[in-house]
Amino acid sequence: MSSTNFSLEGKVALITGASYGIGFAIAKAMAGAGAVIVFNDIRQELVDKGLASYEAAGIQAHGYVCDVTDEEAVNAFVAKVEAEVGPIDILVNNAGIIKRIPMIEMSAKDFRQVIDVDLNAPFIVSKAVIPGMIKKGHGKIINICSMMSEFGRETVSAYAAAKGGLKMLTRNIASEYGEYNIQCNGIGPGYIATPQTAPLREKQPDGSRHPFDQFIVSKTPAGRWGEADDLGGPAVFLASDASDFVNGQILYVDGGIQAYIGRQPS
Ligand code: NAP
Ligand code: GCO
Repeated sequence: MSSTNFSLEGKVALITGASYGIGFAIAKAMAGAGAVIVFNDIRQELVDKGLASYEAAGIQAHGYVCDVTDEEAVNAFVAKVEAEVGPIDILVNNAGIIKRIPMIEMSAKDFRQVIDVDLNAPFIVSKAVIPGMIKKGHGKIINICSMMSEFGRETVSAYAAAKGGLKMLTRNIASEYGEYNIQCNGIGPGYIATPQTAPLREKQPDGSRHPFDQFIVSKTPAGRWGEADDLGGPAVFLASDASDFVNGQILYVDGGIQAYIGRQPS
């Protein structure tokens, strides 16, 4: 166990919801470090699209259809992966949704759906994977948290509640399974340019930038949105032996937005 071993050679990494976006970028980085990539999506056509994207990137990934909120389906999915690919060494709970609705206008059904995907699912998938990690004597779980694990903002009550809960689930898994040499940490991306945030970057009818886009750029010292690839290195670090004594931490990859008061208006 060396603190400078960043290799993932021969490790099986399951990244949920990784046909595109942040999950796909993390999977690419892990493949670059030697990992065997397994991912899932809700529909076969999305899994097929994902497989084609991985192939175009020179990665022979294993893709499966699975809704991460369905415990029975997840247990069958994990058993299938363990039989067809091998025991899972690394789990990235990446799959997630957001619904931007003012809380008093949000239905309980919508609130519950966000909690289901963003918080219940990481519980379900981690619960399915941990026994195999205990048997192997090691494991890495990385939960994709958010700045909304720390902050609120208008219209994202369900998402913030879920991501705040995911931060504490991360700490609890770290506490409960650390003795089995399982490390559970979170990655807290800042604002990343993916389909999930596309509505916040849409050009305005007059061709100007979305006000929220301008707001985020003014609040980020790097003066830009993050790219999904910005998360690859931190994910490889948390998945590797180099982080064996890092446990229960949330690693924020936010370009410094949480440290900065914001650019003064010119
Ligand atoms: P995205 O582009 O919307 O991708 C989300 C992925 O999750 C999609 O592949 C989606 O599949 C999958 N998914 C959703 N529900 C699922 C379910 N029930 N079962 C299986 N897969 C499911 O989002 P992203 O921006 O890449 O975000 C990925 C993660 O990072 C999320 O947890 C998000 O909360 C978090 N995050 C994002 C940002 C950001 O600024 N983008 C910042 C912080 C944290 P479908 O295409 O089939 O729906
Ligand atoms: C939003 C955004 C954010 C990002 C991310 C920030 O509407 O505020 O979608 O929630 O997705 O979670 O870290």
